[in-house]
Amino acid sequence: MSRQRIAIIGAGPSGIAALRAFESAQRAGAKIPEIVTYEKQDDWGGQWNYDWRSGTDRYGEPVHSSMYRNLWSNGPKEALEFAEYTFDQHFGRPISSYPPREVLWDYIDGRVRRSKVKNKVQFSTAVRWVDYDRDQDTFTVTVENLRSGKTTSSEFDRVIVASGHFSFPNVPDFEGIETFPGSVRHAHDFRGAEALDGKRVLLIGASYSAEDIGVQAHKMGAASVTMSYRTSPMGYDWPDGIEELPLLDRFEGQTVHFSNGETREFDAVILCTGYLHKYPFLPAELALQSPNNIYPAGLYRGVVWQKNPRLYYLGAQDQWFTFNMFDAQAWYVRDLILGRAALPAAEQRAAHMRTWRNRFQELDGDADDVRFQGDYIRDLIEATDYPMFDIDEVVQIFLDWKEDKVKNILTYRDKNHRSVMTGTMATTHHTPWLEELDDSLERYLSTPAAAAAPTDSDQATETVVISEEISVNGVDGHARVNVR
Ligand code: FAD
Ligand code: NA7
Repeated sequence: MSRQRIAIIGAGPSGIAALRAFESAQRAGAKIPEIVTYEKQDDWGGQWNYDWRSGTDRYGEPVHSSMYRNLWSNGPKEALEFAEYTFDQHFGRPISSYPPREVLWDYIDGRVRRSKVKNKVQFSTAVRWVDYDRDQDTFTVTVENLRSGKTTSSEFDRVIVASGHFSFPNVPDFEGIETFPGSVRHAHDFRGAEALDGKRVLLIGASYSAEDIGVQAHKMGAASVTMSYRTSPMGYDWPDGIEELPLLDRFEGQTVHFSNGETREFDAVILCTGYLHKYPFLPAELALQSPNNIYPAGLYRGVVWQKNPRLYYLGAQDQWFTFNMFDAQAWYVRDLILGRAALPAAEQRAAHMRTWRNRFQELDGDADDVRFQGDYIRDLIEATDYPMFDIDEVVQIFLDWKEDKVKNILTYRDKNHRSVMTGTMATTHHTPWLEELDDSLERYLSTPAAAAAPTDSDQATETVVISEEISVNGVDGHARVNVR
């Protein structure tokens, strides 16, 4: 039998997890299929690969990343840590629980930086179309090399879709919004809050984007921040200058009328109204259509396309857990492809999905959601050789995080959590999040002289030396950042 050919679409954290899963089997002596990964950006990392542009990229493609300057992790890093590549391995010392984007990109990259998996990625290559041939039971993947403009098609036995689902903005209409004279944009295009200094800002939406862009705007000196919710308010104890109001009724120029009868004037509007599952390279019968939720319909064990089990999705869920969930999914998909895990018949898969979907539909609140996603991950890991970790403890970390946010939405990022992988307690960052204006890796890993004195929560850690220079050394194929 000829060697199987696998296409992976996207080299964000999910696509990289798939590459890493196959690499780990290969290192253990397994024969792996031929793998080609297509990534439309010039580098990997997906959302974590920041682009200052908004709208279109240098090739005229829609910009993928929705991340902004000054984006710091919005959940504790201890909840996303890879079970087979820890923060301690990467950084060689404890760091804080909520690192900025560049630090997390470095961690994602570090796991595979020294391996050869990057050779399996064709960068600056956009997947344009995927066709399934029922007679041959193969897929034809057509791609465009964005540098040369050349279009080519290749045959594959299986396709893994890892293209993310927080890139195509959901842009609803609001009565009279066209009369608003200030700037109106979606969170996808937001790149930094500095320009909101002194401005009265309206954010529409009541989830992570509204929350984080709201506090960013506050941090950067917005005159006021108003968040408008459709279903329910986030309900945090907002500081003076931030408020939540029910959904707006209409715009009249700069004035906005809310459904509770109140009105406000604004200078800038940001739609924090979420994203669409959109796969423009897939025909309808292969494309996932779902709201943003933690158990999308149509995916057996959250990854196998029920209507064509040679097509897989990674990272298609709404995400509490992230990197380690993508790993669990990737390891399971790898094992299906390698024939190590058996794929049940269609009816059994349907029954399995029904059971999980029924439970999903009964979930009541965030704590339930996190436990559900934890159980989902456990179920996948139990079917693979991915290192099991204390998922219940990670659930507890999420619950503590939620509590920290309820106590103070402006300081939760200054709290520390303990790694379930290594037992290492995070250190307090040298500068409180509210005062930190530099999100670079270099600044993050440095210890400015003024901040060198240890704080109470540093008890379990040692004080770190002042750093000007960062060097990267490989250790057993793992990168390590040394600070001198
Ligand atoms: P992505 O990261 O979106 O990567 C998908 C990749 O597919 C991209 O590289 C893209 O270029 C490529 N691609 C897409 N279409 C094509 C195509 N047609 N052809 C070729 N390549 C293609 N998670 C956390 O854990 N902590 C956080 O603090 C956090 N903050 C976030 C903030 C924002 C604003 C957003 C949007 C998300 C955040 N997330 C966070 C969640 C984030 O989605 C995941 O951490 C992670 O990036 C998902 O990985 P992925 O590989 O599934 O998708
Ligand atoms: P989410 O979490 O999908 O939330 C979308 C929000 O937008 C949610 O509060 C929705 O309200 C609201 N929404 C959607 N459509 C409308 C309309 N028409 N009117 C008013 N409000 C609307 O997206 P986010 O961008 O916040 O987060 C996505 C990821 O980015 C996440 O992983 C973060 O880490 C960063 P609802 O509650 O459904 O009524």
